Amino acid sequence: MQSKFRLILMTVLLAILSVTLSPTGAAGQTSKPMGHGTWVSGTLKTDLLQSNGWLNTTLTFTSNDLKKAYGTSTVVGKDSMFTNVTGTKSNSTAQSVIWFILRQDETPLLSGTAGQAASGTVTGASTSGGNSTLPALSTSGPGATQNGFIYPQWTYQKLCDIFGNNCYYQQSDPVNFAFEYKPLDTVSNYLINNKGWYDSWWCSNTEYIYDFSGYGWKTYDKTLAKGTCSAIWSPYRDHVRLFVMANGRIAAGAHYEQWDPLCNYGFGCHRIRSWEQAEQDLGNDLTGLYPVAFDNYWLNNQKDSNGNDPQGVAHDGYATTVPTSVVVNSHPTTDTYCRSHGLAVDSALPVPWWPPYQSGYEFLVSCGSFTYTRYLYLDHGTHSVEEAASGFVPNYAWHSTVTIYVVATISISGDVGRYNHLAVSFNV
Ligand SMILES: [Ca+2]
Repeated sequence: MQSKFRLILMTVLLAILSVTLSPTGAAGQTSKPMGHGTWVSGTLKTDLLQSNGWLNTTLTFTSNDLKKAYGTSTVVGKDSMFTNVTGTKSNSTAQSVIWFILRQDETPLLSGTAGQAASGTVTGASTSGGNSTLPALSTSGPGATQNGFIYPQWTYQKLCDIFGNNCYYQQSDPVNFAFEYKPLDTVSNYLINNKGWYDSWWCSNTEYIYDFSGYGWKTYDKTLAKGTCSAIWSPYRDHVRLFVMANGRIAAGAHYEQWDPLCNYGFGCHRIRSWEQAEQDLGNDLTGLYPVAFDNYWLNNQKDSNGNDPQGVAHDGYATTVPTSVVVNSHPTTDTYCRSHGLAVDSALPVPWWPPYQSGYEFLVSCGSFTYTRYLYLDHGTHSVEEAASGFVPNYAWHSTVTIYVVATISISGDVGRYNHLAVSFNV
């Protein structure tokens, strides 16, 4: 009887002890998600050590708010970067900061209206009409989303408690570039071999995303830069971190930055000068590989430059993307009239497709040759497109080439009229 009582007492004591050691419950995967992060204010201590060309940074964040919310008062993050500055020195500074932070078992909850993408551009048409901004999102659903977004909104930096048990993610950069299922190696090899980019793992802080399509919190798969890391005679560069999601989409944070050798009391740092410039530069360098949709996908992650953002640099809230693209090149052969041009995605193109009979199919009314690009965000699976002009084969015909940019490029050509459509199916 006595030993049984002792056993119960031991169990109770152990339970109390475990609660005391881990006041927010068990760490890691066993604890239930608390929520979606919170704002905390605290003191950020920055320890810098320059040695053998490496700049080692230790961030120590101490916060009563963090303790109140999660039971942890101090978290630490470490990073290193090869700046090639000679000499050994160290320094320590402290400042007050307000951070948006999530614990490792929490997920970002997005705000605002979800998942809209601009679609379609026309070039070279002698007459335009129709609706070139038809839906870009798949009617069958674009796969995994969070509040309707197919990409994460932000990148994060990671800090953990002194035991390394509870880790936290602090919101950092907007996700402003993304790829629809493109192989990362194809993208990075193209940029490295043809466009002057390099693998910048040695000159890049570690960042993370929350991948709601399967991986959860994960770090980047590749970081690329164009321009020197820390040369004072050439201090500007583009820098991008690329994160492959479990469903094959790639989210990326790109920025244009300047190496400032004087900041951090002469230890140096990268100052972000523009988000949009990096989108533009990276997009321009990729146009030889895939069609690029500039500022095409709304991610509601805008920043303003009026000082209430620590980085102080504006972002418009739209990501530049490399989507699934359908490019239609068409010109009249025997036709002499202006015609309606229709495109159907994942359905047959009805006849007649033009207004007032139908809506959602006519993308252009043109009397002469044109190039039309439709940007699509499609779920994995088989899809189809069907294209035609409203003339007649053979006496009022147009000739079209429809090219689909998925991973490989698919292209078909033929004469088109209202009863003679070009149809192609493809997998993404
Ligand atoms: Ca943008």
